[in-house]
Amino acid sequence: TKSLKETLQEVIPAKQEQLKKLKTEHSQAVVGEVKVENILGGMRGLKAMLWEASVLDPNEGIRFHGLSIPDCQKVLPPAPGGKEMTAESMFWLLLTGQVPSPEQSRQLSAELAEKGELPEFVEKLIDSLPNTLHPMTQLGMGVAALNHDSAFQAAYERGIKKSEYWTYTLEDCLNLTAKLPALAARIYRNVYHPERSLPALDKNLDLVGNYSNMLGFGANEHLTEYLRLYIALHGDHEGGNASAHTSHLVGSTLSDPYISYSAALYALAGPLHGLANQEVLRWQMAMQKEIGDNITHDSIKEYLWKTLKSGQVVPGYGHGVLRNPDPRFIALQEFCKSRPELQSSPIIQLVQQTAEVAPDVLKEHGKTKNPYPNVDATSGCVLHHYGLTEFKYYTVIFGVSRALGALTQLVWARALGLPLERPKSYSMDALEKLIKN
Ligand code: NMX
Ligand code: MLT
Repeated sequence: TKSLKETLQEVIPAKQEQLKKLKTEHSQAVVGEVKVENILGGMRGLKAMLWEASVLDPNEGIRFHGLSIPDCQKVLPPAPGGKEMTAESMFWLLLTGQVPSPEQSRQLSAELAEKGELPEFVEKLIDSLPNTLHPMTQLGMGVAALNHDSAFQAAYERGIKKSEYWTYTLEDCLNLTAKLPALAARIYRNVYHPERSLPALDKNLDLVGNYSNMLGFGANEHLTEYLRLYIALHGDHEGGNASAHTSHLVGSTLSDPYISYSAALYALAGPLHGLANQEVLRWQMAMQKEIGDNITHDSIKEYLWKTLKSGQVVPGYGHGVLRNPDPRFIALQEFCKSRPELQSSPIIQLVQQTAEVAPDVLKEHGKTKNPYPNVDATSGCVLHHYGLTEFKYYTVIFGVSRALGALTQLVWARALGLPLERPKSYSMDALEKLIKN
């Protein structure tokens, strides 16, 4: 059985060749135009980044190396005894473009569990933080501090050839992925359950099995399975989203994967991006409180209008690229539908009812280009139902997941020798001159 590194080593030459051909034969081909609206509108719609692992179609949603979410659910190996694809199998697919065998996926689980412990100084750093510091801030700090042991940074200092960059980057990316559960679980324990002791990593468990166990939910197989699905689904969303793009930008300066991904986490921590995760549940609970027992489509509609009229966005709705309901939202809803205990959960029912009403309200409101739910509209409510009720923690789980895609691309960026990212900017005066010319 080939290891992840061996598999990657085999696929790299063909990709390098593909890039070379694109550069030599198509460098001057035009694939789009730059309008002033792109410059003023957060670069929305601008085709300007290379990203290997996934491509987002505005109508169909995400495909990972061409595989849709239902395809992935069919072919990616689950954990022993489970049904949902593992984080490892998604990571393997994202990185190599190939579906791992169950044995390869298990081998990767064993490798990650082996590397999963935190250095003592990082444990001490996290333990020294006040429990009032947002869990995302803590996660970013812990990830950045792990760069103390960066293989890439040490090798770069020693002086290595460009063709060797990717192997050290891969080493860092595997180490970081492996350590994220222990780091994220430690933050959860410290902030919410300081009386608990943290279980040691179980070398027989997959990454998310260990994460769930360290969070204190190891006995809850339903939640562990949900976390596997959640983490695999949130792994990658092409390159332009704010967190992935940040990691790519910082990584392009040859900052090591730890500090590159730490920067990405702080992009994820914004309410228009990953923090919508926590905002949705906070907002749905406030709605539940205000409406009381008599929840109807009309009462939800009224609450939606109240949110919009107060100038706030409806969290969990809209998207920078998608123009249809997010297939990740659909996959999580399907998970809910397959479990009777979730179907009878009031908060899950409320999320479902809101999704029935909100698109029409947002269309009538007339601002958002996409009135449909995104993944954040539903992701938190299952966590809440199963007892992981601390909203402020939710984006940390997203942060554990997004590493899969962002780190994958860092390996590819180094394997392909991608350059420093440095777009051209203009002042408004300079732009006006450009328009006149
Ligand atoms: N509720 C109210 N107004 C909205 C919403 C919404 N859910 N979505 C977009 N709009 C407004 C938006 O604020 C903008 O208004 P203005 O012209 O006054 O600035 C207008 O509609 C046009 O925005 P769009 O071009 O449709 O959206 P854009 O690409 O700029 O932003 C989001 C995308 C995701 C930031 C935006 O839809 C939003 O704020 N959604 C709510 C927060 C959210 O769910 N974020 C999570 C995204 C997914 N993720 O995991 O990262
Ligand atoms: C994501 O998963 O990153 C979000 O859906 C936001 C995006 O794609 O822009």
